[in-house]
Amino acid sequence: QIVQHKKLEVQALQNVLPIALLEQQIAQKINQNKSLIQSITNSDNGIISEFKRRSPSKKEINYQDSILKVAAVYQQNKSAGMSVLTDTPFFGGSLTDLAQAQTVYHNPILRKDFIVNEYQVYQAKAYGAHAILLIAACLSKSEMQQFSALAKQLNLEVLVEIHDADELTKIPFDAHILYGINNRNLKSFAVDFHNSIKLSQQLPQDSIKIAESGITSAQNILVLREKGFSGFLIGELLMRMDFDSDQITQ
Ligand code: IGP
Repeated sequence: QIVQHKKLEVQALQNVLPIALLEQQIAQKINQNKSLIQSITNSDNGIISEFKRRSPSKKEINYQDSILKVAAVYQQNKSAGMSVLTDTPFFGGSLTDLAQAQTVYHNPILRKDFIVNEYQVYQAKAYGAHAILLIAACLSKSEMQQFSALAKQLNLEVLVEIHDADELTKIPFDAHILYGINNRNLKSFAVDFHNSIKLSQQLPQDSIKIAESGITSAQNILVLREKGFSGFLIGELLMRMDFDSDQITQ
């Protein structure tokens, strides 16, 4: 349903703001490439902190704290990267959130959306993202290759997301790619760490592996790190913090 919706949305947008105009926007931007891979490799926490107002599985999570407030706290606490949901109907995010996050958050930023068209890759760059997400469950092998090659050309890194062994056959391998394993099944919403740990062992040893979803404790991170993950994508747990508390900035 999300993918269907996204295809229509992109079609409509393309008429209003064609790729040629996005390319102009990109050309006018001062070069601001940042590497999520490097940031995660150099970071002592490996956390990619996410801004997510709502989700199909959890409904409302946090509509109260603004992107500026949350991004400032993520910046103070020096997460390795930030993920910003830009889907509106299902996650309550926007490209404006993506642009605003950069005004206070200075490590690399991931555009988190359901990318189904090249157009959205240009869009990500035009709005200042440093990396994009490509979800294997939504794309064919050739689309994965095509979008990842375009990202490379635009100096964007790619977080490829997989959830089961079948999807392994679809994913491209390249130096600008990080490999995310979603602990949450996007169809049933069930969270299973064992599944993702098993799956991670089928990825090349030297690939950058990111554990996504359902992380609720430091203990989770220790276990996942032990199993070869270097990055941890955390949304709900962080979004439910009390952003007005003094302790949050310490
Ligand atoms: C974060 P959580 O359980 O910490 O809120 O999960 C992130 O992994 C999740 O938002 C996510 C996601 C996605 C959202 C992972 N893959 C694809 C939208 C689309």
